[in-house]
Amino acid sequence: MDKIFAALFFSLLTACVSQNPPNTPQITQNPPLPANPTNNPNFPENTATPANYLAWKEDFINRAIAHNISPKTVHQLMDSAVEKHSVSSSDKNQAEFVKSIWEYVEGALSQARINNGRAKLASVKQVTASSPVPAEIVAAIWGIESGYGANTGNIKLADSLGTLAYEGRRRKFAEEQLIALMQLLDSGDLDWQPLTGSWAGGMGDTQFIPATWQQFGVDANGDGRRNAWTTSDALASTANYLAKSGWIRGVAPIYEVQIPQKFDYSLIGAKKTCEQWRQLGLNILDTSFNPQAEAILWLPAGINGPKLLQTKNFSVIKVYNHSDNYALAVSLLARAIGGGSAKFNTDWPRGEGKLSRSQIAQIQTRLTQLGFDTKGNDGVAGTNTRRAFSNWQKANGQIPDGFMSPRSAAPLLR
Ligand SMILES: [Ca+2]
Repeated sequence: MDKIFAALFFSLLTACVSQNPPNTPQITQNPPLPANPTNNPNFPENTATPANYLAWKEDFINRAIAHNISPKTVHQLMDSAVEKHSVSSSDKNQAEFVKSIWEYVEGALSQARINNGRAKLASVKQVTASSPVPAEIVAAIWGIESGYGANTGNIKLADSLGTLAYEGRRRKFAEEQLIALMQLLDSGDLDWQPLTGSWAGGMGDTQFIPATWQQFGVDANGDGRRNAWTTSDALASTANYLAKSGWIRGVAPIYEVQIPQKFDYSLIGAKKTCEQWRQLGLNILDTSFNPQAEAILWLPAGINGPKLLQTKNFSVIKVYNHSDNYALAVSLLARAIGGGSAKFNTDWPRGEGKLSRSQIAQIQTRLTQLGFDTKGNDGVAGTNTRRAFSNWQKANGQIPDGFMSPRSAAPLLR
């Protein structure tokens, strides 16, 4: 999983089975940046720029041994490690056009994936029975991360993480993953086979990166080892990770709503309890909603698309992958696996068109010039950009839904 990492890669959007950032390599993970702390905060970072890959590797091997990893493990893992150019290029790959949220979500919810998840749900329930996290959510993550174990990634983790470390931009992150991986090998939790995964270091059925596995992995099959390639261990660990991240029992990650004719659109993005939203006129289409649950009104594709309430559990899903698109895909797939609809009541505004990264960067620059600070112009429409755009919409007579499209942002692209 990417578990994590969030930001760097923007896009995420990817898809599934590969959801990788932009356009995904063969793996299944998206690499944003690690959201959770690693277990090796004290691993000494070498900030010097290595002369080449072999220079980095030799230096890293020495630092790992000095960090009390057994020399045998360090050498067994790293001696044969090679630089993988495909890893670097995947890391840098940035799609020209950012996928729309519906392209991402629908790409993640193929009928085959829904059917497969339904068929596997009973087995997931056996593993997650005592967890506050619904089996449907765990099954959905399993489906998206690895196609239910069919595609756990085929890059040697020493190669992928070593390349990321050498390349430098994510050196600290990648080196900490390698250290965690070696500690898990030293402890006997992990086997030496397969030790392959995604280019971002995702391992096994639910694609945990090593440091997250070290922190949240559990032994579910009782063999005394926490093995990310053991399906029951992986599923139980996913449930554990979400539970430890604050999952609220009995609350769905999203509820679809209808907005009344007369509505104060400045409430988009506000957080209230479901009951308060109901009193403000929202019709919550899922009748089983928890009235006390707090939720944010979210219009992921603007006023002409589905209107949703995002609960705390939506943000919990994002510990896995810091992407609204990802969390929405998991939420909807889980609902479908549980027997519900894979589609929202209100369809997506498919005619809106798409913005390229360079157009988004242009919009960001313009907004900031106009006094609506986007905190940078990286071509990624994140929270700050959506907020700035929303404020610009408000000041310019548009409904402030924060949804940037060629239509809504046209005045900023001239
Ligand atoms: Ca086990």
